[in-house]
Amino acid sequence: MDEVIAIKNRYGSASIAMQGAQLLSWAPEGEKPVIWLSKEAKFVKGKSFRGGIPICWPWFGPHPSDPALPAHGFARNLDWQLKDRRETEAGTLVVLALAPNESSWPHQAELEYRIKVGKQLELELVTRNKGSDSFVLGCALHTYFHVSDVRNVKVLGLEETQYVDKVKGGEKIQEGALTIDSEVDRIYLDTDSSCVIQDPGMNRSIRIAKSGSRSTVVWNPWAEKSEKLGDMGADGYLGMLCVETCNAHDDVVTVPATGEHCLRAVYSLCDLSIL
Ligand code: TA6
Repeated sequence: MDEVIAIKNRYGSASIAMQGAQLLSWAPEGEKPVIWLSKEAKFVKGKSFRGGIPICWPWFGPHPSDPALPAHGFARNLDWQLKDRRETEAGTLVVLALAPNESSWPHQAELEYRIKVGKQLELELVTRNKGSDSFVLGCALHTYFHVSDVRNVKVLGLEETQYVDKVKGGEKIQEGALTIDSEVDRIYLDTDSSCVIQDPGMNRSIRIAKSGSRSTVVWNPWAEKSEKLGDMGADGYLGMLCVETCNAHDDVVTVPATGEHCLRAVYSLCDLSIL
């Protein structure tokens, strides 16, 4: 397997694969893991691990016109470079960089991904346009959260929000907290809201704050889709829920020449009672 950066400090532990700059694990001190990784996850050159935080870039989902191109773009399949690593009072900062040169994407960009492992997990994905023309960018932090049992959690923060239902079709409005009892694949639109995954089974909630994003994806493949994916592990879907910080659907962003875009997410644990 290519290099994995291991982090251990007084706030907890984490690990990051250089391939795809994919965070594979994060556990605050004394806490169960917050990020889920499939028991069947294995290193395959040029393919993201099942779980962790895959980076979707420079498009989200299938390529808009060429189905032969990789879903969720190519950044998660490439080897990134370590640009910086330092220990601070607030925890460990790791900075990874990628300057992609892919024929499928005729633009010049540089990516810088800043990961801070402290009391909370802070992620900043910065895209810089190094070319002379603007480009349209779709991206996401496709985060798999570890839950006790997805049938018993609630997702708050998306109430009354319109969403694209990729399982049942159409666009709908979220009524009340989101609960999961079957396959869910939804793009919530025009929302900059923080979300909270309430997990009574672990007696905790996971708070998901964000900026630079107005779309949030919630995904659980459930049993049948998990079987087809083949790398979720036996009943793995019961222990995970993706809540993804995105620029997806109509929330793609235009990055002007010499401009930049920052997609940011911050994950923290809080008491179950705190909304
Ligand atoms: O974010 C949800 C989604 O777009 C689903 O439709 C499913 O395809 C998932 O991403 C996983 O995609 P992957 O290419 O990582 O298997």
